Formats: sequence, structure tokens, C-alpha cells
Amino acid sequence: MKKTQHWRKLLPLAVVCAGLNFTGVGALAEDEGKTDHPGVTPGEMAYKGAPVPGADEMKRVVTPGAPDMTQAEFDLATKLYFERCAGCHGVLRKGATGKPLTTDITQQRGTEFLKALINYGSPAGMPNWGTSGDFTEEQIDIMARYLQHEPPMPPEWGMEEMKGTWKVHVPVDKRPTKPQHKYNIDNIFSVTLRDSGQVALIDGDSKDIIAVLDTGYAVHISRASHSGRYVFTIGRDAKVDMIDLYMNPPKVVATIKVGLEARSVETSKFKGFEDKLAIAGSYWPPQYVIMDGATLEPKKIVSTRGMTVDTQEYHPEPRVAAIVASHEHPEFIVNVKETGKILLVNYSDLNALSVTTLEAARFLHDGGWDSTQRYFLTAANQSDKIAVVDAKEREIEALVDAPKIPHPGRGANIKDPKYGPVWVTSSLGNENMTFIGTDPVNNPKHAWKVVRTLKAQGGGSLFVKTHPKSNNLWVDNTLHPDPNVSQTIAVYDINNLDAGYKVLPIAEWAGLGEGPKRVVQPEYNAAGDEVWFSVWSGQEQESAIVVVDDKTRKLKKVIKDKRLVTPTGKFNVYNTRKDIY
Ligand code: DHE
Repeated sequence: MKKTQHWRKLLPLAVVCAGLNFTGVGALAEDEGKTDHPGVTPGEMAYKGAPVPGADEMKRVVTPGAPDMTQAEFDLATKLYFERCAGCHGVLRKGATGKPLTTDITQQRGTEFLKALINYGSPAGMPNWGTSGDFTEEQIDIMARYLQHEPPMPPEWGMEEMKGTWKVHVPVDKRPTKPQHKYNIDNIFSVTLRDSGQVALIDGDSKDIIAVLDTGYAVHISRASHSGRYVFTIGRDAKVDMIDLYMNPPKVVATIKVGLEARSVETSKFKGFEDKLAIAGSYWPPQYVIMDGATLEPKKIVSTRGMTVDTQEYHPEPRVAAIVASHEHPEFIVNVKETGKILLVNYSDLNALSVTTLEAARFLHDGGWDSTQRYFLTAANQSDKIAVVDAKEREIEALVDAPKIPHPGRGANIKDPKYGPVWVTSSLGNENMTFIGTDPVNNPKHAWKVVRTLKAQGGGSLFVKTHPKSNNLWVDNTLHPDPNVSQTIAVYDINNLDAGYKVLPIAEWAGLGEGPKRVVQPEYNAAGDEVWFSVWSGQEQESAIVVVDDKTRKLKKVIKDKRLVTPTGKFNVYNTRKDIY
């Protein structure tokens, strides 16, 4: 079997076939009368009563201890699992942000338990796939049975596969040498349109949509190159798209598929290497690839499989989570989720790649720089810890406790009136926002300690945000089960943190119809005087982006357009390329 074949074809093969396929009965081919069954002739009806399902529907998937499924159900569940569940639970279901779902556990829990969990979700952060309307009752039943079968093993994805998908749509010498339009590139926002497989480029000055570009499926993040000229997006399907913002309108100039599932992409920022290289990390296969920064040509692929940091056991699926580009050395800092290791990948000589492995904690997820951009603070979310990497000395500076399930995005850097420079994360699993001192020079007593814990509106928070020019600290509660919480935003006055937060009714301001209308990911404009929120509804429903004046905290603009399908992450070019948050 050819390696590039789609992995759904490589299912584990506990499949037994009951291939009763009578549909093509040649002797009856000329019998053309009408029956109650469209496409079925009277002769066929007389012979077998009604059409039987196709081969895929009749094949049964059998795993000892699990309820049987048809092949068609198994294929559907494999697709839904990949789209909705693998991100948290892992392709091989060994767990990370979500709990492990290996068959010893799922078979013991049984179908009814699993159905209830999928339908209603859990306070620990499992989304309510049924009651939110994302999954139908039938899909929930299929998923509950699927989880009791062994997971299909996806194929590897090496240089041959990458090169097979790599396309340079506009060669470097055919690209413009200066911007071909009047937009202020630094104030363009790249907005993920999650369920339409696109990004919208929005002009931060006029709030007009400049372009809507096809990308990979459910783009996770956009990262701007050091110069700001290029924006790189990574789809959940591991497709990287490189957008040239000089073109009018901006266009995708190169693409590549780096694996089957991915979440992270970054470009080199160290002096002398600006815009030279790009890196993408995959969830499956567990690996990262370093590419040419102008064409996406894949140069070096490195596997992340290996031993876990604590028990030192082999892990077959250590996924690559956040990646940042060091400002201190020619290095990418790569989070390996399941092994709990942080890799310092020195890109100065790709033929003698030097990788330093730092020991942190499981399961590494997202993170960002402190205000000096020397220290990278990153969540080891199921260990309830924040790992601090000193990018200059190339070592772990501290492991700080941060209950429960810290989820910073890139975090927020503020000047705490009492404790000096701190970095803040909110949490998925409870209402705590954790403030960690980041200034070992002038505030050594508070450095790498939790100096303050504040309560947000509740758990289910994904992102915090501020800006060096702002006095506001914003915190969302996107995954909170109560719509009064998930559809609003809490904002703190940084100079009066003890006074608590104010709540702004962002979804109400958007003036949308039916839908979950979850408010997600505050993002500043380049000047730091506006903050943008996505109001994220279902694929068939209207969504919006709400722009708030940072000083007055009043509504400034609602961006609505039928092309804005399920907006989630927004990445301002200037703030992203300069790592400002
Ligand atoms: Fe994310 C960042 C992984 C679900 C929106 N998300 C990240 C990063 C990782 C990650 C590893 C850091 C990338 C980096 O910095 O290099 N996210 C995952 C998952 O594994 C998870 C839990 C499940 C999944 O199936 O993907 C997940 N994420 C979501 C969502 O459901 C969100 C809310 C909506 C969406 O678009 O899918 C979502 N993730 C985001 C956003 C960021 C992000 C907006 C960047 C935040 C920032 O400000 O930097």
C-alpha cells in the first residue's frame, strides 16, 4: 500500500465483512419501470424487496469488548474524532488536555456513560458536543461506540509526502519588492475563519475586509514574519499557507502540508536570520519541520518521539504544541506536549542541527514571552505548572505552580502596582488568574513566584490580553457553560486590581441572532488603543468581530459580513511580529 494513501484507508483491521451486495443484478438491467424506491426497478424489487446498503455500510468493525459498528459509522466517527476530539485527547487517545480514552477505560465506562459525557460535557473543560448542537444524537451514539474500539493508526509523513504537497504559487522573483496598496500592513489582522477553512485579512484602520483567502482546515494560528511582510497560517490538517501582504490583494504565495494534524508555525527572528526560515510543528506525525522562509521548501524534519520527562517511558505520540522564535539565539523554542520537554532547536546550521532538551513537565501547551522577551513562560497544563525558560542562558529558570489547567495563549504582561512586572495566565479548570513575577533584577523576591491570584468570572477561560499602552487586562471565559459568562468579557483596571472586574456584554453588542455566540481571544490593534473580540457562533449562524475602545471601554465598531464564518483567533501583524502582549 502506498504510504501517501489517506489514513482512513489504513484502519486497524478488526474489520469483518458481511459483504452482501446484491445491487448490480445484470439480468434485471433492462427492467425500467418505477417503484417506491428511487433508482430501483420493479424487477429488482421483486427479487430482493428493497435495495441493500452499499458495501461500506454493511462491513462490520469488530473489537473484542466493544459494540459493533458498520464500516460507514466507523469512518464517520474517525473523521469526527479527528476534527473535534484528537486535539485534546490525542490521535492515539493517550490523553493530554483531555483525559485518556484508551479502550481499557472506555470499555469499562460503557456506551451510556460516554454518550452522556459527550452530550453534556464536563466541568473539567470537556465541551458539551450534544447540547451545543455540534453533534446530533446519532453522531453521539456512534462516537460512544467508536471510542470503545482501538484507534486507527495513521501513516507517517516524511520528505516525500511533504515535497508532494509543496507548491510555490508565486516564485520569489515574481513577487513585488514593495507594497502594492495603501494599507498599513502593521495594522492588518489575520482572522481565523475556523469552519470555512479560510482567513480574513482585515484592515485595522478602516475595519474593511481586504481579502478572504482559502487556507488549511480550521486554521489554528497566524504568525507574521519578522519583517511583517509574510503571514504564515497553519491548519488543523497541517497545511501551511504563506501569504504575501505586499501583493494587492494579498495572496497565498506558497503552501505545504507538513503532516496530518498540526497547531503551530513560526518564523526565525534572530538577527541575521530575519524572515529566513519557518518551522511548523505537527500533532501527527509527532515531528517538526524547518522550511525555507521565502518558499516553504522543507529542509529538515525531526521526530519528537521519545521518553517522558518524569517516568522516562517511551511515548509514541509526543505532539508539538507552541513554538516561539528566540530573540537571544538563532533558535526555535519547541514545546513537546506529551514528553514534557522543551527543545531549543538551533537553526544556524541545518546540516549539523543542535537540539538542546530542557526538562519541564507534562503536558506542554501554549505560552509567551515576558515583557523583556528573554523568558518564555509556558503552560504544562495537566501538571498545573508554568515552565519558565531563560532563552539567553538556555535553561529552565523555574517551574511555577498554577492551578488549575493554566491556559495563557501567549499570556499578558502587566506592571503590577505592588509586584512590578508580572505575566498573567487564566485557567480552563477554575476561575483563577495567576500572576507570576518576571523581574529577577529589580524584584528578585517576586521573580518566578505566584504573587497574586485573582478570580475571573469562572472557569473555561482561554485567553488573557493587555498591551503596554493600556491599563486594561481582559479575560475571556469562552468555554464556560453559562452563556451569561461565555458571551461576555471581564476587564480589570491594572492600577486597581483589587477592585475586581467589570463585565462587558460583547455578544449582546454584536446584535446577532441565535447561536452560542462565544466571546473569544481579545487582540489589540497596533496602536494599542482598540481591542478586538470574536463572537463565535455556529457555521450556519451569523458571527461578528466586536471592536472596543480601550480607554473608554465603549463599543467602537461591530464588523459583520457573511464571509466572517466562525471567527476565532485574530492576529495583528505588528503585535504578532514584535511579540507584544
Ligand atoms: Fe488552540 C493557540 C492547541 C483548541 C484557538 N492552541 C494554541 C496553541 C496550541 C493549541 C498548541 C499554541 C500555538 C503556538 O503558539 O505555536 N487548541 C489546541 C488544542 O490542542 C486544542 C485544545 C484542541 C484542538 O482540537 O485544537 C485547541 N484553540 C482551540 C479552540 O477550540 C479554539 C478556541 C478555536 C479554534 O480556532 O480552534 C482555539 N488556539 C486558539 C487561538 C490560539 C491558540 C486563538 C492563539 C492564541 C494567541 O493569542 O496566541
